[in-house]
This record gives sequence, structure tokens and C-alpha cells, in this order.
Amino acid sequence: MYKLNEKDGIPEPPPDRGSRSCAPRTLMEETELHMVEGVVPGGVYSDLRRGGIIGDLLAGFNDVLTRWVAYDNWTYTADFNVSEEQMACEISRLTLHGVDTVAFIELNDSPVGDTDNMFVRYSFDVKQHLKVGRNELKIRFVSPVHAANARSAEHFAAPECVPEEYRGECHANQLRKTQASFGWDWGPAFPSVGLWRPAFIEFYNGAKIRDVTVHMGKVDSEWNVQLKVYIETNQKHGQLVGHLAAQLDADADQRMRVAVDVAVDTDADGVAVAEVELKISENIVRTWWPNGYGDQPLYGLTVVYSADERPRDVSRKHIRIGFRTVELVEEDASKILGNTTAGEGLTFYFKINGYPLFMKGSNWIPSHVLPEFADSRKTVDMLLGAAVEVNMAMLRVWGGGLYEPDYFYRRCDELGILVWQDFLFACSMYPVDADFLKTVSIEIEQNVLRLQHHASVAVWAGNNENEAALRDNWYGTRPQFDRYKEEYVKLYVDTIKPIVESLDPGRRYLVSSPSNGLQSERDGYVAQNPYDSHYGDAHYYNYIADGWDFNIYPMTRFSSEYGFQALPSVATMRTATGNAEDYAVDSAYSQHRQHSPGGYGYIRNLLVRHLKLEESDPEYFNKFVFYSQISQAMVVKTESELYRQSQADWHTMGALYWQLNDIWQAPSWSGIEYGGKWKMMHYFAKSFFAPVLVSPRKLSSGDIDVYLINDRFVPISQGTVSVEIMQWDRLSPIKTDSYPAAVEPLSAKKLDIHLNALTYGHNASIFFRFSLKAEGVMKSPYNYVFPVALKSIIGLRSPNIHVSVLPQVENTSKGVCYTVEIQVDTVVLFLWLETPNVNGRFEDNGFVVTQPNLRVYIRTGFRPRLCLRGHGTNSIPFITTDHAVNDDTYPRLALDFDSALAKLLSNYFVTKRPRFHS
Ligand code: BMA
Repeated sequence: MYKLNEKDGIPEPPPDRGSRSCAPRTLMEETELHMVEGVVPGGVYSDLRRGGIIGDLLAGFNDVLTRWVAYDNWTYTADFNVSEEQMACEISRLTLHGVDTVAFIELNDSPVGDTDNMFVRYSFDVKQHLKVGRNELKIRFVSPVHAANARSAEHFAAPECVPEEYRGECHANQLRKTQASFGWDWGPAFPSVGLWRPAFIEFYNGAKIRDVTVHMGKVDSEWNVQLKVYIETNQKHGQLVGHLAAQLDADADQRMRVAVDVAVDTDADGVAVAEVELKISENIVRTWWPNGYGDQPLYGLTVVYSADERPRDVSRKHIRIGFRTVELVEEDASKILGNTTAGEGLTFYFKINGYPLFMKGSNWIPSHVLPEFADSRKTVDMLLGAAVEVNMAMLRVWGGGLYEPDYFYRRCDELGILVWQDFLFACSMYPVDADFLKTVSIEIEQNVLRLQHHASVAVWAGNNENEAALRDNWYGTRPQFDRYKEEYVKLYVDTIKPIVESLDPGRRYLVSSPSNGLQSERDGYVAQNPYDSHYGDAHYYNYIADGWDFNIYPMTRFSSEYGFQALPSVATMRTATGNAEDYAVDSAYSQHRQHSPGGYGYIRNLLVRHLKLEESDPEYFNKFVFYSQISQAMVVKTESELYRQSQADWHTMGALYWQLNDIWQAPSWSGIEYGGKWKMMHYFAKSFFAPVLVSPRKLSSGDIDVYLINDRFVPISQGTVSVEIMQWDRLSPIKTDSYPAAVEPLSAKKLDIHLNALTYGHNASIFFRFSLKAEGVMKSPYNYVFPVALKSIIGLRSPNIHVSVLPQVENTSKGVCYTVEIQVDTVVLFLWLETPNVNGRFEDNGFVVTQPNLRVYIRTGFRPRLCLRGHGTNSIPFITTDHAVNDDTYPRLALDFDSALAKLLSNYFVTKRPRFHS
């Protein structure tokens, strides 16, 4: 673990990635029963898996069957060589970018330090322990489960344990470790140990730039960019005298370069902060925008430091920055909404580059159960690409997970995904002993410095739900409310807030999510009702009422969490179990995977409220799975559209549903299954987050309000909304009315349309279809109101469906595009296309088909690249199938790409072979 590159006479830090050559060679259980090769970045579970000691972690019941791993202590050892040249360097530091979590480190049998926080970069001065030639590094990891228990005995903070249904471990709050690694309501417990991020010995002379923070503002037509450069040295309380240069590569090959002399003091850790300022004309850089609002130009910025006494020893750091401003506006809401109920309290919205933008998006949980895989580029690209594709502009990196690796934020910068970054405290009270606060301070400082320069990072939040948990006594803390409140304030307000605000004064630090924002602060940080809809952000879950009904949801200024569970598809389940008996709702397997204390009851109740499903149905389980996805999609569509509509009357300015992704094959709130398959909800998101949307809301009275939502910078001035009364048994409307429709840019408006769901004949036989025609609006999805529960509708017929799949000419190494043409002879609800033998993603799915012909695209593979519309489609169908669906429910069609591909290939060889001989 010592590999370094030499450049400009000074060893440069290696790129922030691991390398197998630096890997500890062996991993040993303390009892010496297992000895396997370990890798860095890595961890005990992945090393044991690779060594053949344990099986597929996510199969069957393996989460609990492998739990012994977390109860043991483990030792990693590595041999490495040090050259004379390296020894001659002034500074030799063992830098561990991620140690999970409690460990003791020895170099050549001498202790060099210990660790207790997986979110901290540890850097130990090891000069006196190294020698030329062979060296041995040993890292002894303590069982995190035992370490958490031991700390809890001294510093207990509620709750005692996670709910039994999580099948997890207790006292995660005692360790600075991914809180969900001890089990969560959507995930298994894998309390790992290991070096989950790269580890190096850094040899250098003089000084090293570790971080650069970027503080920008715009005055008239000029960007004022202040850089703070954090330089590490070995001189505690010394002085750093040298030169600092910053260079920005702007558009059209223009370069802005500023150089300054610096003379700054180093602190007790040997760190000095030097500053340099750039003034950049707006003519040479373009503005960065979130996805859907513009482009994401990023500009290279290089900072170089050299000390006076060693001009040849140069340290440099390269980052990419985006030019944009972000404000979180919390001001008197009556200014916008007048003296109304909605106008009470404060606004809560993001202004980007001076424009108030409604934030559409979701919540991000870790992309893998093991932290060492969090920077899998394939997975990060796949998930962020999927977010972009469905019109999301913000993701909340949730507080029970990780500060994600650099690659994640880099891609968010590139894709225009704004990040709401929680600090990593979730659903718990936390200890506040001196050791804990000390390590938290270092963690906050390091991570703010690491992430601060990213254009995508929009806001910091102190924790997930801990203000609400304390106020509402989730963990039985009421008898000790004052103690816990004092500790709460000590951690998030007295400790974390000043660090964040001093390092990153330009970004808002919210103490909790949800909270009443400024109002929580005015109320002493634990508000009477942290869910007050007049302030801040809100999390809202209601599993009892009818989630398909708009009228059950409270108004909010900003909804940062809401959602409903669905099961993963049977195809995804198959990657976890091959046992036929597991495929039942009440099987031991299904119960094991359902971590929500409410079990499957909430899903069942909601789907039978709306859809026809008898337990005697021989296809019961398959349908239960599929219907759970329909129900989830409808719930989240309803709630998301309500929030978007409420921009008009409540100034709701954000809808981030829970949750984007999954870490195993289990029922959860996610829209994307483990492995990448989209649930129906994720397809629906493309429409319910469409930039322009006609969105009806059925009120309890039966009246239907119709909203026009416009997330663009241009108004819709002379649009027409069509309201068609459809019957379930035919594809043509029985009545069509047109209404003029107009809406300002970046807003929603209730249109002057008066409808009632009960006034058109028999309301079980009809439904409403809404659409928009307006100049400049390429696509605005159909929207619908179903006056009665779908299980009670009358007239829906068994459809005949004809599908042809045509290969497109576009066929790259990234996958193949196909056009799917669908013809139906009657209305079809939630038509679902599947590709059982290939991974693929449709342009859209789960269709409510109300027109005879429909055309969508599918790309094989989960790559986040769209098929080009109408791109040289081959006219010979690749697959053609006719489906006569025998019941009146929701058809699923499997497109057999496997045999079609085989046929295509054999044709290819037959027709092409003669040419090889010619
Ligand atoms: C919220 C989240 C998570 C949880 C989700 C679903 O409370 O913050 O803790 O997984 O709800 O219950």
C-alpha cells in the first residue's frame, strides 16, 4: 500500500481509487479459522465471499446466516516495500480514506493509531515506523456489533434496538458507521468491517493541497469566485510561505490565471488555509442548471502551491466547477399567498440562478449493501441516468446511508442532479460524549471540505427525522425529553452547525429533515410540530387511508419524503431464491424479506380496495406482486401530482419521493429494483414529473379541479385542454370538450374548468381523459380521472393485443434499440411489457391504453441512453405476437427476445455467409 507517482520532483498523491497491488494480503478471523486474501477497497463480507467461505450475500436467508461474520474480530495484514528514495521524503503518512470502523493499526509491530469513524479519512505520520525494504501493516478490526454494545453500556441513547422485523443489530447509533448497516425497513443488516476506501502511504516534501472550497457569487455580469485552499504540512503552529496559483479553463480555450504570494499560519494539525480570488466574466462561462432547466457546463480549475524554500516541490489539485447560485428561500409566505391560511408561516423553496424552481426527485439510499461497492460506476451511472430520464432534478442523500464517493457527486454535477445532503444520523437519538463529538467534528469538517465545490450540492441537513422522533416520542424518550433535547442541540446545533457554516457559509444548513426550517430554529430546534405544513420540509406516510385519493394528503411547503411499498418483480426475486415455495406472501422467505413492521397488510389492503384480486386465484402471488406495483405507482403519482398542483395554492415547491433505489430483492418503497429493473412507479414518474402536465384532482365532493403545470421558462399562453369522456368498452370518446389553457413560466395554475365526476351518466362506466395542445409543447402525457375504484368499473372488455417489435438501425455496443408497436381493440389498463430473457428498459410501460395504436422504444441493457425517435426503423418485425387476454384485468406481455434473437442470428449467418466467399 505505498504505490506513488512522481511528478515535478514531488511524489503526487495517487488518484482517489484503490489498487489491488496495495491490498493487504491476508484477512484473518481472530480465531484463525479463516484466512483469505483481502482487497482494498474492500471489506470482510466481500473478501470472504471471494474466498469461497460464504455464499451469495443476498440469496435466501444469507443475511442472517452470515451474521457470525459481524460478531467476530478480523485482522488484515499486508507486506510492502519502501525504497530509499521514498524514505528520503520529508513526510510519510499512512492515509486511509475509509476505515470501517473500529480498528487498531500497527506498522512493523508498533501501534500507529486507532479508528472509530468510517466517514473520516485517517492520516498517520508513520515516518519513524517505516524502514527501507519490507514492512508489515496490520489492521485489527473489532466486531462492530460488540463495539456498539460496549459503547452503549456507557453512553446509552435510545432506541434500545431496531424493530425485530428488521432482523438487525442494536445500537448502530453508538458507531459512526452507515446506520442502515445494522438493518433497516428496506434492507438487510451486513455490519461489515474493512478498508472500504483507498489506502496509501503518501510520501512527499513540504506541503500537500488536500481540499479546495469554492465560494461564488455574481455581481452584475461577473462571477466572483473565492477559493480557499486547504494545505497539509508537517509543521504544527508554523508558517507556510509560498506561491499559490489558480487557473480556470473557460469556454473557447480561454484561460484565467491568478497567482498570489501566501504567508499563512498552520494550525495544530499542520493545516494552513490560503485564499485566492478569481473574477470571471459571464461572457466566458455558461451557467449551470439542474436537469430539465438547461445545460450543465463544468469548468476545470487547477490550483497549484509551491513553497518558497522548495520551488520545485509543487502540489496541485484539479476540480471541476459549475457557475450557478443556489438559495433556499424562507420568508414570509403571505407576501406570495396573501392573508390566507396558506399564507401563514414561511416559504421553503430553492432559487437557482435567481429562479424559483420546483424540485422533482427522490431519495437516494446506498447503492449497495456493502460500502466498498458504493463507487461502482456502472450502478451509479445506471441509477443517476434513470433519475435524469424521469425528469428528476434533485436527490436527497439520506442520513442513514453514506457520504457517497466522489464519483457520485461528479456525475450529479454532470447530469444536473441537485443533492440534498443529510449528515449521517438517522431515526435515533445519539450519544454526545466527548469522544463521539470529537470524531463527529472531524467527520463533518472533512466531508464538507470534500464535497463543497460540487455544483450539485444544494443544501445540508443535520439528520433524518430525529427532531420529529424526539418531539413525537418514537423511542420512548418523553420521560427524559429535556435530557435528549439538550443532547440534540449539543450535537446538531452546537457542534455541527458552526463547522458547516464556517466552512461553507453560502449553503443553508438545516438542522433536521423534516423540520420547520427557520421556524424550528426559532422554536429552540425541537418544534412543537416539526411537520407543520406552513414551514420547512415534511415527510408523510399514510398506510391506512386510501393512498389513491388526493384528499388524504396534507399540504406541505416541500415534501422531502413520501411513498408506499411494492414487491420487486418475480424476475428480480429469482435472483435471490429458486425455491418454488418461497413465492407466496406468507412464506417464511417473504416474511423474512418484509422488514416493515406493518407487514404485507398495508399493501394488500390498498390493492384490494382498488383492484380485483381473490386469494383463490391460482395466479395469486404473481398478481399480488404485479398489483402491488400498480398500487404503488398510483399512490406516488397521486401524491406527486398533488404537490405539483399545490405550487398554485400552497406554494409547495418540492416533491422527493421515498425511495429511488434498492439494496436487495425485497418489498420496499423503491421505484428501481435491486439489479436495475424499473417498477411501474419509476415509469410513471416520467409522466407525473413531466415538464408540462395537465393534472386533474378529484375532490371528495366529486368535483374535479384541473391544473396546468409548467416547469419551463416560457409561458403557455394559448393552449387547449381537452377533456374527453371515455367509456371503458370503447376507444373513442363519447364527449369532448375543449378549454383555453394558459399558465405562467415555472408555475402551476388551476384552470377555469368545472367538472364533476358524477355528472356523466353511470360513473362506473366512464372515465375522464385529459390532454393538452399548445404551441411549443412537444409532449404532454395523457392524464385520467377514474370516478370509481377500478375493481367496480363496468364495461372493460378482454382486449386483443397485437405487438410487433422492430429493430432500429441504431445498434451500438451500448445495447440495441427496438420499436414496439402495440395495437389494441379496446381500453387496456396498466399494460405491462416484459423482456424475460434480456435486461432491457422500455421508454414507457404500465400503459393505460386509450388509443388503438401505441409506439414505444426499448433498449436492451440498462444503460442510461435513450433510443432515438424514429431512427431508421427496420420495417421487418423482429417479434410479432397476438394476445387475446381472457380476463378483464391488467395484461402483462412477455416479449421473447431470446428466441427472436436466435432466429435473427441464424438468418444473419445464412444470408451473409455467401458474401464471405465472394
Ligand atoms: C422514512 C425514511 C426511512 C424509512 C422510510 C420508510 O422514515 O427516513 O427511515 O426507510 O421512511 O419507512
